[in-house]
Amino acid sequence: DAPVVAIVGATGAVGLALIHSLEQRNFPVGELRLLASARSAGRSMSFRGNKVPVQELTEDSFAGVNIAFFSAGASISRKFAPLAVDAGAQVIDNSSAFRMQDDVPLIVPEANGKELDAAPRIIANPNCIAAILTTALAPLHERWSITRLSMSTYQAASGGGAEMMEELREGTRAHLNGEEFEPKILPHSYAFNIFSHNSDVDPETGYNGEELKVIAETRRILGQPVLPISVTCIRVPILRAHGISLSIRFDEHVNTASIRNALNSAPGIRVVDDREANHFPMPSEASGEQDVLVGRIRDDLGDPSGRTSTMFIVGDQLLKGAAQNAVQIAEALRAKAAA
Ligand code: A2P
Ligand code: 11C
Repeated sequence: DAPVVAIVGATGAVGLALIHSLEQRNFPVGELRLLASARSAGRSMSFRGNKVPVQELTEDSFAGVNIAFFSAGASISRKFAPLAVDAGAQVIDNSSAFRMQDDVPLIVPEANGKELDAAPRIIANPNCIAAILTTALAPLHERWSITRLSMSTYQAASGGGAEMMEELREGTRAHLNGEEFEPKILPHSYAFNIFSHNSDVDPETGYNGEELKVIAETRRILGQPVLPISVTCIRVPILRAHGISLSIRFDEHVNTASIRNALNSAPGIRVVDDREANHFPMPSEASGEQDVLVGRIRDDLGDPSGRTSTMFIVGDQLLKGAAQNAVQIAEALRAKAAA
């Protein structure tokens, strides 16, 4: 039977992408319950050609719900996810609230979907960089042993939600019109600029919160708790696709052709690696696309031992980086329940 599905944070950037992903992937939905703050109650949103009213999230919102997607921030998840579970729902949580909790699996279906066997009540959906990265790493991790990752990210506005996307649009418009623009949610002006990720910076180590999440979550998804990972996260003026410039060190020599072959036959990945045409992954082509784009695949000349490969990865932050991965988790749960 088609499940009753709730989306907490339905009016946000990821909420909207969840509605889209349920439609795009033809996920069976008996009833859709859209939940947001009191500010949005009374609005309606369209799903499969019908208008669905947005309701205020309350403690009683989950009666009869089978699957609840959460995307309204960690504090809402901490408060309401246990209530959804008590009401009988399985929760797929897009926030960071439960990601490092031992009894909550952190899942990217292509990389560690088999951890869903235990039919958990809460499943965590990873940070967008961790999700996009581990999708690309999955076929390599399966065949070879990875001993080190080193990367810089190019992160879009959508990672900061609908408000940050609007700030990019407004700031760019003002800049082009020669007008003053006071940033509202970012510490720096965003138009025609790049800057270090806006999460809090640890004064001791200099790492920001986003970088620490990428390290911890990537290790957890790959099942390599002490994998050395070096990462610098940068915000770029792009609306909704994150890029990652990545070097992967293996414990043996791995050639570029076999890496490309492994990527070519893996689910969720599209290799875009046309050297002749200088055509490689771009946010403009990854936006709205379900697959993660991978290209610029080559030997890393920085490692004379020949054990390091380098590549550029771009994925839609709202889809594979968030909503689509969550819907894929729901698909995997249904498949396991039916098996
Ligand atoms: P609302 O639009 O009513 O504020 P984004 O990440 O794009 O900023 O979206 C955040 C989502 O979380 C929105 O859907 C927002 O709803 C929702 N949200 C924020 N605060 C609350 C709250 N206190 N209760 C329920 N939903 C909330
Ligand atoms: C960004 N990745 O681009 C962040 C946003 O861990 O869910 C998502 C933070 C998270 O700003």
